[in-house]
Amino acid sequence: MIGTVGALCVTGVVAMPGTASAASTLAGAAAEQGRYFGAAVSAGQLNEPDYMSRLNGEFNSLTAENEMKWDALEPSRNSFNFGTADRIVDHGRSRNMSVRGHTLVWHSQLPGWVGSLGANDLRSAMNNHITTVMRHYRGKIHSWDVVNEAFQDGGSGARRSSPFQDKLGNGWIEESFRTARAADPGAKLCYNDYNTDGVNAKSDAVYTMVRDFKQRGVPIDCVGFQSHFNSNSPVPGDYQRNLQRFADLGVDVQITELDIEGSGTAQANDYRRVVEACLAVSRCTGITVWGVTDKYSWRSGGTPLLFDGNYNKKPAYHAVLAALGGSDGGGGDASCTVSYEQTDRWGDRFNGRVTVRAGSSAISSWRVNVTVHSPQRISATWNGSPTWDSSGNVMTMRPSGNGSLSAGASTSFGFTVMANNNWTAPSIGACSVS
Ligand code: G2I
Repeated sequence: MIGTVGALCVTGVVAMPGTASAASTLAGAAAEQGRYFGAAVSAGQLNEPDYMSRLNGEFNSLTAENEMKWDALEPSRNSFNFGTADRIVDHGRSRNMSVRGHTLVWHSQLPGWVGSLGANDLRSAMNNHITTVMRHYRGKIHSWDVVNEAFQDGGSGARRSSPFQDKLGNGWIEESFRTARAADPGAKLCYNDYNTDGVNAKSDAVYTMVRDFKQRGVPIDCVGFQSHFNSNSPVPGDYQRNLQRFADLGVDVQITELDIEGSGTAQANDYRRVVEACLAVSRCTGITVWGVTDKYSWRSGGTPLLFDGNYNKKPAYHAVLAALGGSDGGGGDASCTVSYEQTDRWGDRFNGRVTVRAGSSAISSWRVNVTVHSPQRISATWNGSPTWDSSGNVMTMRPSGNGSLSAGASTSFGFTVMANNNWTAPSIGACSVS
């Protein structure tokens, strides 16, 4: 209970007038359901203000998208680089976020030296990697993906070929989990995979392995269901049933890499189904989406996440928040979105226009950050009232005069950027209702 209250505080949940105590963020709403709500994070984005405000404002768990993989942490044998991953872990912990560790033993993003070892060396390198990484982060990781994607796609139910499988035989997965338990007894140990989200031959094979581990006392605490969905791989009809059958083996289940390609209402409905399935399974302890914004998604063309490239909340966001029992202002949400276009360009400068549009409720005012890239300078603005940060690069634009917009209505402001030979488009932050 204390943990829940702490999570609510750091995620900035406020009681909204007229909406009783419904939480207004993903993390806050999930916490009220006894779940976490996380995002995959890349170190490269930790300096981007709008990224950080969405990450810190909406999520209470994080996973490093690439920075804790074997190639990042141990690029050559027994030489470990923890600096970048530490920045992610430290950020999460400074915000009271829980951290998922991803991932210890995986055939991909595996440095070449591992694959060229003979069996005995490979076994000791595998155990050394698990032990060294887990000890480094001991006490700081909520759940580790100890083994990732060890099974083949398709109907065979077989293990995937990898240096571990090919040289060590079936026992390598069990050995990894035993080594992991010894290295950080406080971390939950997960097996994580994709295309195991519904009942099928691949998930059957994982199920059989987990059942065997539980029967024989091999340490395993959780199974991660990546849940990368698109039209070729839609949310399965038996998603909830599949989560439940694993939970019934006595492990937690986690949705670890959720993203769903699509847009609008269809995408929102799919996201809602995933959240509802997790909430219906008491051992489904949390959901992680595989990124914060469509802009940085590994499938950016598929716009699969909850915030668009300008950090606006998408319909999928509202569906998830509502499914978690939260609300950010009622059915019609007081929100606004932005879009940007370059309208003119000359030899030394260009003009940009930002259009601000109210969501499905009227708004009384708005605020948008425009960041230019040094040595660019904004030399003129119109139809707005700007203020500047100390660097001079970040302009906060508010309405000049009455800022109210009726539901769905829009207004635009403009500005001139002196390029100083840098023609990069400005970064447009999320629209805030204020
Ligand atoms: O493929 C989606 C995910 C499937 N499950 C395991 C996850 O770990 C995996 O994540 C993705 C990352 O989202 C990508 O960002 O894993 C990919 C690699 O398997 C990551 O892509 C790699 C690129 O392939 C590299 O070229 C790049 O250097 O990201 C690297 C770092 O940006």
